Amino acid sequence: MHTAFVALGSNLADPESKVRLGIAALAELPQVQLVVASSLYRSAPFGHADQPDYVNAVAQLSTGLAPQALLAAMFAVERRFGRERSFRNAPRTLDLDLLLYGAQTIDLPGLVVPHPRMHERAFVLAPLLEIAPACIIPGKGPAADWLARCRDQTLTRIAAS
Ligand code: PH2
Ligand code: MG
Ligand code: MG
Repeated sequence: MHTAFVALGSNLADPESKVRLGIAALAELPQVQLVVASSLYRSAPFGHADQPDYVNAVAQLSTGLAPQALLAAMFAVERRFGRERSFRNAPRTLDLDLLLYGAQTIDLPGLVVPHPRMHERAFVLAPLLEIAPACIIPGKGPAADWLARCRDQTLTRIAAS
C-alpha cells in the first residue's frame, strides 16, 4: 500500500458540499482507503482572479493503485461531479490534484508528482500540514518552510471535514 495526498478544490454550486462529497467519493474508490481528511478552508482564487472564492481541503489516502490508475480514478470522480475543462484555472465544480505519492517523484505526460505548484499555494500547504505536520515535499523540503513563504495568501478554516 502507498500513501497518497490529494488536494480538493471547488468554487461552483455549493463548493463546501462538493468538497465533502469529493472526500466521500475518494473513500469509495476501489483499492483506496481514506486515512484522514483535513478541515475545509476558504481561499481567494489563485491565478485567474475573476472567479468565486474556493473551498479547499486535502485528503490522505492509502492505496494499492499505481499513480496512473489513481489519477484515472480521480478524473472519473471529477467527471461525475460535472467537471468541464474550459480553460486553465477556470472555475470548477470539483478539482482533484494528486499532490504526493509516497516519496516518489514522477514526471510523465499528464502526471507530475509532487504537484509542480503545490509548494507555492497556501490553500494546499495549510490543509496538508494540518494532517501531516512533518510532511516533506520530495525535491523541495519541508512543506512548513514553504507555507511560511505564502503568508500573503489569505486562507480561512471554515469547518471540519
Ligand atoms: N485551483 C486552481 C487555481 N486557483 N485558487 C484557490 N484558492 N484554490 C484552488 O483550488 C485553485 C485556485 C487550479 O486548480
Ligand atoms: Mg488544481
Ligand atoms: Mg486539477
